[in-house]
Amino acid sequence: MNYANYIAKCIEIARRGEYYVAPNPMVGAVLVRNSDECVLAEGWHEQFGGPHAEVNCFRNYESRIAKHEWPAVDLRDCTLFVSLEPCCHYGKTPPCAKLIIEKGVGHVVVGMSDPNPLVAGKGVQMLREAGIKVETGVLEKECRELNKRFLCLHEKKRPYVVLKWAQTADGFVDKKRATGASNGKHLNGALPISTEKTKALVHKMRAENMAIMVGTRTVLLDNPRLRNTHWEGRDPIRVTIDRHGIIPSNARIFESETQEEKKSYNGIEPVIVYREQSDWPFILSDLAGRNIHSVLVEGGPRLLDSILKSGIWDEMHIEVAPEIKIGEGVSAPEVALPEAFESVDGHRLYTIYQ
Ligand code: AOF
Ligand code: ZN
Repeated sequence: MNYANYIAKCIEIARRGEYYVAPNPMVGAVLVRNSDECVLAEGWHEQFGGPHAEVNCFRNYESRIAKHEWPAVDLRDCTLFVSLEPCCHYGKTPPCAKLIIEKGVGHVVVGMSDPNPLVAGKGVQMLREAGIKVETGVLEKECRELNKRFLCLHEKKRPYVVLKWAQTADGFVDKKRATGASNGKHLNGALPISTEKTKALVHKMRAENMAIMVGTRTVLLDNPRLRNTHWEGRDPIRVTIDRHGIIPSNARIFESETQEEKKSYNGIEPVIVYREQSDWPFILSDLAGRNIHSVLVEGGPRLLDSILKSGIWDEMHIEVAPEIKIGEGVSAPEVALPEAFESVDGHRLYTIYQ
């Protein structure tokens, strides 16, 4: 049996939960009969708070048996592939390791161990103690890449940090504008740089990351809503810094629309404002304490510069519009752009990893 093929399948189906499971990891499970490698069922973690991948896999298997699609199979002669170590704790759902033991599965192959201190090796141990043959570390690198945000939270005790901005061909993110408070009115005066398609890709990033952060000046000048309206999934949690208490209470980041709030992260405050002495390490550890596994920083350049200086970030996305030149304005952060880029609507999309 080619273990890597089945773990690759687990990773593929895990991604179906991408926009719905955070701050949980994406996980996929596949149940295979050893004798003929017949794939009996698949399952993935579909939604935060919902059943885990293994539970959905057994449910699918059982419903196929009920529909007489399969004869009942002796699960001792089957292998359960799962991209993440089965859990052994009572969280929002009961332990998967216990379920696997109860179902009588003979063999389990795991992609990577779960860094969550509630699990961390104890899930595999529980399976082995019950006499199940367990192998781990199959496509570990790919499994880690799949859940880099979840891993960052548990291993580094801070969210995964993604920086993003769009700039003109001559290196500006905006024209110069007055810094007077907008009093909650949408000034709408920002220099448009992104195209329809690249804007949708920005909203994809808002769906991939649990929180979005901008500086005070961006809130005052642009009065943005910071929602996800152009991609599937939920709205990010809005985060800003207001050291001098000058953001008006009617700023649009505070807008709460019941319908939309439902799309957000249940149980986590939808808007977080840091005051006074909150430096970047403090903000990151506070976000981690709220179980926020990733933050997308969308500007402005002052905030981005200070984060770049701190060195605590993970990836950077820069959009360059070759057709826009403005001669003077607000400078983009200075970074050396790599040679490779993706071209969308004639714009250049650069990605830099720390
Ligand atoms: C698995 N299979 O599909 C997932 C796992 O609150 P709960 O019960 O949903 O537990 C969440 C934790 O369970 C999460 O932090 C991670 O350690 C693990 N996720 N485990 O066996 C799954 N999603
Ligand atoms: Zn579980």
